[in-house]
Amino acid sequence: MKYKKITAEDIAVLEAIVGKEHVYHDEENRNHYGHDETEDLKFMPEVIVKPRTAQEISEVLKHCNKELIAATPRGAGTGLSGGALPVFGGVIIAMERFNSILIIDERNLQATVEPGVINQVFQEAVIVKGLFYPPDPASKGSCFLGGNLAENSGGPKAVKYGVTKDYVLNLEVVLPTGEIIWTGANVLKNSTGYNLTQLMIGSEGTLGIITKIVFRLIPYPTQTLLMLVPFASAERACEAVSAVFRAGITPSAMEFMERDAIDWVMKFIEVNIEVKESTKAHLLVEVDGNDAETLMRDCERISEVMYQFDCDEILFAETAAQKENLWKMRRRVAEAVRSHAVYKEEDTVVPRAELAKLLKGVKEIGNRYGFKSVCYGHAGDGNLHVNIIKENLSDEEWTNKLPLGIREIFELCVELGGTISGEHGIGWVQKGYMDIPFDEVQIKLMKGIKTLFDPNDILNPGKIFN
Ligand code: 2HG
Ligand code: ZN
Repeated sequence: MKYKKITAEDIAVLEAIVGKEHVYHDEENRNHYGHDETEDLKFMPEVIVKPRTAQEISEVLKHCNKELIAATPRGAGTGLSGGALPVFGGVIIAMERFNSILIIDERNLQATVEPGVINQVFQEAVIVKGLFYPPDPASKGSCFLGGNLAENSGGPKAVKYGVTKDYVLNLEVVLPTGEIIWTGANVLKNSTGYNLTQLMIGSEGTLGIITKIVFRLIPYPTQTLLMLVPFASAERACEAVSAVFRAGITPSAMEFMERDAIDWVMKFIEVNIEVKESTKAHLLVEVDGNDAETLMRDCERISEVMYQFDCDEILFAETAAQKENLWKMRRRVAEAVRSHAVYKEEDTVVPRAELAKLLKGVKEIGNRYGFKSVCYGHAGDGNLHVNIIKENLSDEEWTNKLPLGIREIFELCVELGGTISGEHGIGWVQKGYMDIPFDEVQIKLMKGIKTLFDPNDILNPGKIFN
C-alpha cells in the first residue's frame, strides 16, 4: 500500500479542522512523536495534530481515508512494541487534549473518562471516593488510559483484579471511515450482539480511535501487607508461585525478579536492601483487604508455602515507607535494565504452573545462542518479561541470530500453553512472530475484521500483521 505524502493543502485542511495552533510539523515535534518506549525504534511522522473532540477526529480520519494518508493514534508514547509509531509516516493523532474525567458515578460505581487521562490520575481521583480502578501498569504515572485499552495493559494487581478489559463497559469510538459509535452499554452484564467493546480492547489503535471510556469501579481495599521473599534458586521461586494459589490464597500481587534485576535497580535508584550472596531471585507478594487479622493470617499461610520451596528469610514490609520502597524498586526495573544495557524485551506468558519450565527454557536457549537475559515480571499471571541483554553479542548476531532465539522462546511459550505477549502487545516489533501462536485461518479472520473496520488500511497501518 502506497500512502500519499502530506501536502500543504492537507495541512490547511487539518488546520481548518483542529485549529492552526494544534497542528505541528516542526523537526522537534516530529522527532518527539517519532518514538515511544520501545527500545531502538524511530519512525518520523510528517505532521502531528492534537484534536479535542470526536467530531474533529472524525473529520481528520475522513480526510485521511479519502486521500489515503496514514493516520496513527498516540497516547502517552509509553508503549513497548512500537504500537504508536507512524511506520508509514503520515499524520499522528495525539490524544493528549482528551484529558478530562467526565463523570464519577458513585451510585453505580462507574466512571466516564477521556482516553488522554493518565492512569494514576484516574486511580487517585476515585480512591478519594473510596473507589478502586485496579489496572496498574508499571508506567501508571505517565501512561494514558486510552493506551491501556489499546494494549489491554496489565500490571502487578492483575493477578487478583484482572486487566484493563475487565473494567470496560462501553466505548465511544471514531471509525477509520469517520463514523462515531458507542460499542456497548453502561451495564455490568451485556449479551446483546457481538461484543464490539471487547473487540476494541487490545486492537492497538488499528480498528478505531477511542474518545470516551466507561469504566466499572470496585470498592477500595483499605489495607495491604507486602513481603519480599528471597530464594537461592530462581526456578524454586517460580515453582512456589502456583503453590500459593493452590493453598487457597489469591495475593493482590505476585511479582518475580531475578538477581540482576534487583541489583541493577538498587544501583539505578540508589535504594538498598540486604540481599544475601546466595540469593538468585525474589518474589514480591502483596495481600490486600479490609481486615488486618485476615491479612496477617494470609501472610502466615503464604510464608509456610514459601518455606516449603526453600525460601530464605522473608522481609515483611509493614510501614508505608517500606512498602513504597519495595514497589519503587519493582516498578523501576525496566528503566534500570534500559540504563544498564542494550536489550530486547519479550513479554512471554504461560499458564502460571509452567513458569519454572519457561524460565529454565529461556536460560537454556540463551546458552545455545550466547545471550544473557534478565527475567522479571508478573509471576502470578505467568507473565515473564525476558529482557535479552546484548552484552558481547555482535551487531550481526543481534540483528540476524537473536530473532531465531526469540522464535524458540516463543515456540516454548506456545508449547507450554501460553502465547507471545501478555500485556505489551504485538505492534510493530512482534508481528514477525504471529505465525507461532496462530495459523492462517486465525490470521485471515483477524485481517478480515481489520478490513471491515478500515477498508483502506489507513488507521495505524503496518501493525500486528505482516
Ligand atoms: C513491567 O512490568 C513493565 O515492569 C515493563 O511491563 C516491562 O519494559 C519491560 O520489560
Ligand atoms: Zn509488566
